Amino acid sequence: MNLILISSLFTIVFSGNIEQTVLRGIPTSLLPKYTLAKTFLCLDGSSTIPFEFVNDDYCDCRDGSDEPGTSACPNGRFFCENKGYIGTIIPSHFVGDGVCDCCDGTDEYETKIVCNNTCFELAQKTRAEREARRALHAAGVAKKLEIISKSVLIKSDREARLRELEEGLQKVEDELKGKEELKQQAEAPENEAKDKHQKLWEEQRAVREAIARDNQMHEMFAELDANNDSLVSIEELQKHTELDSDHENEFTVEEVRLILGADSVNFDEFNVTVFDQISNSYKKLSEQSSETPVDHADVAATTEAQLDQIQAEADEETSAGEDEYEHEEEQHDITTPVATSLEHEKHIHDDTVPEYDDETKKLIQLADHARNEYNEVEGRVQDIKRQIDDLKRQSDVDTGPHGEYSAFIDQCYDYEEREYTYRICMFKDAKQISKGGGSDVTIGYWEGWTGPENNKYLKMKYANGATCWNGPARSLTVTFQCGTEHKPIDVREPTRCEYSMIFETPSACDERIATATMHQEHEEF
Ligand code: MAN
Repeated sequence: MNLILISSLFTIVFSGNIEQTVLRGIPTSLLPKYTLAKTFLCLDGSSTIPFEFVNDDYCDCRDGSDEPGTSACPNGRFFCENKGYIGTIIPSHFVGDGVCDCCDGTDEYETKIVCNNTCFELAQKTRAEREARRALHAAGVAKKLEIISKSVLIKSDREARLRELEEGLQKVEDELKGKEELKQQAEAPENEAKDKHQKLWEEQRAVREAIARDNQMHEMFAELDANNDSLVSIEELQKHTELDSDHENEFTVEEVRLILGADSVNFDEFNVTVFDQISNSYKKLSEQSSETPVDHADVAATTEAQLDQIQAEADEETSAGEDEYEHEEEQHDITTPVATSLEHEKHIHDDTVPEYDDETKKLIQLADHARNEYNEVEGRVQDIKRQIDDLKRQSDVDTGPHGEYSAFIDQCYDYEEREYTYRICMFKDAKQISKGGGSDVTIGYWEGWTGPENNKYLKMKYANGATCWNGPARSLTVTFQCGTEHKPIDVREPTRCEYSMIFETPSACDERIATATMHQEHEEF
């Protein structure tokens, strides 16, 4: 009833200039408020005015609602009908300002400005843009549907593979347990044999060192005891000026006596109190001058009895494994006659552990084999675990309600900018790579989807990147828009260390836009 009344009023109004002026600039939806009556109630309800005050170029209502078609009210709003296009509302002070604001030119009805009606062209342009957008979304949606159907397959494949791997893992872990037992069984005798070998070696070395020390001492004593009275006297030792600790002055009798602890020492006293004091600095006289060298055969004869004694002691200590010991003795020539000091030195410092005996070698070989088998199976266990972790990580990623974003899994994309390459590895991290060299800067680690409540998958965020000097930790927000390929199309840093990326992808294309018909769009015009 009301609508009929409005439409008939509208017809009346448009039949004459006065009426046309009265209802100018009023949006269709508000026309019922402007019924041709005696009075007009300002739209904010603040006052009632005679109807002839509407559009009389004088502002009466506080909200400017009495002057929609003139520029009288600073806060008035003028409705451009824009037939064939979209009706728009402009501030009413644009009316009659000499600038064409409405595509139908109605805002300049009372000026001399000629406004061409551009509504048709605008409608055509907008329609073309909408059609291009629709076509883009349609192409994108086709790709998105492919991604979704692939994602369903990938998901079920992944689940099947996960089950398979988990079952396999159980079996391989059982196998590993078996291999571990075998390894332990093989390593126990191996370690025992190696320990035995090591112990023998250390004992032999200790014996060798003792013999060497003894030889050296006998040799030294024999050389010092120049008159062969089985004593080393002050005069005999005094010849060895290299033993003088202050070097500068004479090697005095007092200094020598201090070393000997007496006027002379026999071999036992020499052994207990003198040898260790002088052995490091002592030099044979023959090495210092061209005196007759010491007769080593004599030295050997003198010390032979003592060596036998040391050897006997060592034999006692190594009662276990005597066979091997004898074998080693042969190998290392421990019982050979006294060698020169130089040779003894060589023996003392010869720290190379001798080769293992055949039995130990065999045990090592068996243990190596058991270890290799264990390591091989352990490698397989680790490999399966890694695969399981990867698959679980992939299934945990939120790829959208239908898996639209599943094509992003484990994918990285680059955006080249003048100074940097920005690399985003989806659901993982984002980097800023300087083209001038230097190390990459992480600008964020995957945090989650951060679009608005009604469109959560519109944006994603990467946070907690490298901290800026005196600033925040870097972060990146990615905004998705429909495109036929997956690619970043823009990266900016609108606020220091806060980056934003626009990323095109079919996954962001919208079925509703893709299927909007031209008819629906007409209705919007
Ligand atoms: C580097 C880059 C820039 C950032 C500054 C902050 O130069 O990571 O993007 O703004 O550091 O100091």
